[in-house]
Amino acid sequence: MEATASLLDAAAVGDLVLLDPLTEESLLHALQERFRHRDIYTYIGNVVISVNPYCSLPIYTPEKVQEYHGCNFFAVKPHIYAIADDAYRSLRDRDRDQCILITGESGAGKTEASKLVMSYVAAVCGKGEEVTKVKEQLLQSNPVLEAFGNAKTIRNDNSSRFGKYMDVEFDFKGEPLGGVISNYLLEKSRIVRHVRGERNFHIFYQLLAGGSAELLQRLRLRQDCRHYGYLNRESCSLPGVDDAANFRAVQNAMEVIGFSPAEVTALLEVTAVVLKLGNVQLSSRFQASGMEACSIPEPRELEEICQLVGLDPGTLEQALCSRTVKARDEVVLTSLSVSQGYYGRDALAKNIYSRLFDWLVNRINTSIQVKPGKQRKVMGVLDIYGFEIFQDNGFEQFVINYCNEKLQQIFILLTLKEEQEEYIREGIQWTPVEFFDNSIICNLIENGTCGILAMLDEECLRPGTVSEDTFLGKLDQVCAAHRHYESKATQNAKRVTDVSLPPRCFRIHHYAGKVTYNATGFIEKNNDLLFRDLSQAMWASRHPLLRSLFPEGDPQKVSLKLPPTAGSQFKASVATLMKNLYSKNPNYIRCIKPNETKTAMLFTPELVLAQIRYLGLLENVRVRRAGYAFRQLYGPFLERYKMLCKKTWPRWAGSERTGVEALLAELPIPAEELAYGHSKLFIRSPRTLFDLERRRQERVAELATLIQKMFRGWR
Ligand code: AOV
Ligand code: MG
Repeated sequence: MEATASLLDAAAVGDLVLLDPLTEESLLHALQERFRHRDIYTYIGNVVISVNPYCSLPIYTPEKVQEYHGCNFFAVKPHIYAIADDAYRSLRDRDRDQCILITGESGAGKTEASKLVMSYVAAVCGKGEEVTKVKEQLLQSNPVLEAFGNAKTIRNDNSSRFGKYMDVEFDFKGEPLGGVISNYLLEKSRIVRHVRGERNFHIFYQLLAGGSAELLQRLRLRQDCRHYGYLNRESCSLPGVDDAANFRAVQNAMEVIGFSPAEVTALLEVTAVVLKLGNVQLSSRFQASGMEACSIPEPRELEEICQLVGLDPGTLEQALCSRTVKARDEVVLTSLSVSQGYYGRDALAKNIYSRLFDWLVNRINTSIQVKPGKQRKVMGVLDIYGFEIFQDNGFEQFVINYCNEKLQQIFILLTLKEEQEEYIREGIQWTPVEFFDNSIICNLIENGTCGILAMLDEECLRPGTVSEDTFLGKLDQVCAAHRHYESKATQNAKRVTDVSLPPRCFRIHHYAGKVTYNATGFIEKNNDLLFRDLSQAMWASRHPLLRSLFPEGDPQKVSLKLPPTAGSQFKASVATLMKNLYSKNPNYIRCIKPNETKTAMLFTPELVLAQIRYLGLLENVRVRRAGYAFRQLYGPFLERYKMLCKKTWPRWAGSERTGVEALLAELPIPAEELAYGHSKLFIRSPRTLFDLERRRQERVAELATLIQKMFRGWR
């Protein structure tokens, strides 16, 4: 009997701050019990923990939206709608720009969470024809970007392969004006290669399954996806996914956003070109000189590509099979080997696709952007690719995991570090809570001169022969002593024998686990070079969209400067993102993946425990529990609540702090609820604040009646 009661208790703890006793086990137990009762959301103060149910739950109905609209955060069951509502109201009423940071590993539910937040805000933020149109456009950007930027991976059937940050902009009334989307490094290597059991980007399968016979004919595509070298030959369709229906949804979404039929056609034409490039076969032939050269024995696919995008087949063939080399004043055409030819072909396909994706984001932005000059408040929603560990991890995983490392850092900085530092600064009594600060790992990766990215860049720019081996050698030289870095050399030095590394690999101990990276491909992917002949050939196309994607192909614009590397571009855009996020009031949704098999309502304790640990949830509860939920400078606080006390109303003659003290002494608030810092008042529980607000509202109403009476008296 007792056991049942304690289980029910655990399930009833909606805010882990109230958990007693507080241990790793009790925290895990509470989440598990709540999950068993289908309560997938739990709070730590104003942080929402969301455990992926892997099945649809009846908790996102319009009635639920109404239930949470304008709710008191602590009076209703924990829900993602509650945090969305809180963030929206604080943007509208307190004029603070907000950001919603959604974190968690691959498949934990970030993208679903971001859609829930967006749809909730859309449901509650204003009416009217114009506003509805804006909302529709903002929401419909999702299916389009997911079609082009998501794919099935081993970990998630709808895995985001790009990072996305969306600012939704509101006017002073809280009605949406529009938005801006920023995208971060698409995993373009997927275009030409993916491992068994995964797929290429959804759009290809959607187009082939859902495109009308007329459209496919126009695009010179065959319906059978097994015909295409770049697509998975084993399994094209996904259980439970209707690619054809999704294609219609994408077409509809583009129409809502405002794409013209001509733009849609152009977009699909370029998409078809990518697919067809993968079928251009090269073979070797011997030239008269006896040298090996590459050629295209079966020109049909090449010719169709050229028909689609207004290219001369001879130009494209030459660009695919040879290279112009400038030697002093002479220009020489040298033939490529077959493997160089394939390399160039694949680089072209990847480049076309990733540039097309950038174009797509820009095109959507053109429709949703707000005219300059308008006063606006902003809510940013961040949904990136989650932390991932595969059998084989390459440059892409390195970049993805680096981005996750940075986000974890924001969380640590804002909820653990800064919070504690503020107490010390303000002279509040405080027992420090220990936590792991991952800035040491961020530094290992991004440090200006001796971080892994900087050394990779150095290798890429160094003349002479560079290879993954020279890169690894350099890493060993500089990082050998780093606690979070491991390689064959460091293992040998430390005589580690239990976990050996495969050749050409290095390992990073990330906040969320150890990941072994295969350095093969790092240099090439970081360089991201495209043979000039190929960009010139694309620029020569009569297809305006394709041509616009390759401005550097214009022979008039010969630039001697090397473009920035993929790694340094990514680092810079992540830095800009971080700056943007720091300037806003953060709201956290921390997603947890409860099992590895995508099974409905299955909770694997060990797996969840690992996430509880690396997400730092226990420390989060500790800091929160020992801390104060609300703080405000004495001045504004006194201004807002002075009407609650005769001594301070209408004016207080002394200092702001003594005013606040006098005011609060009149109210029935337990002393332990309050702490007086050097410049700010701290309030422990949100309930006390709600109570103050309620009293204030009552008093405002009283005063209003009083004034009305006086007014009538005068007349
Ligand atoms: P992710 O965004 O965190 O992974 P998703 O949001 O794509 O993960 O979620 C993965 C899958 O879990 C979804 O396709 C749904 O089937 C299921 N799911 C997630 N949240 C819910 C929910 N609230 N209710 C029901 N099912 C859900 V990645 O993009 O791979 O990092 O990179
Ligand atoms: Mg996602």
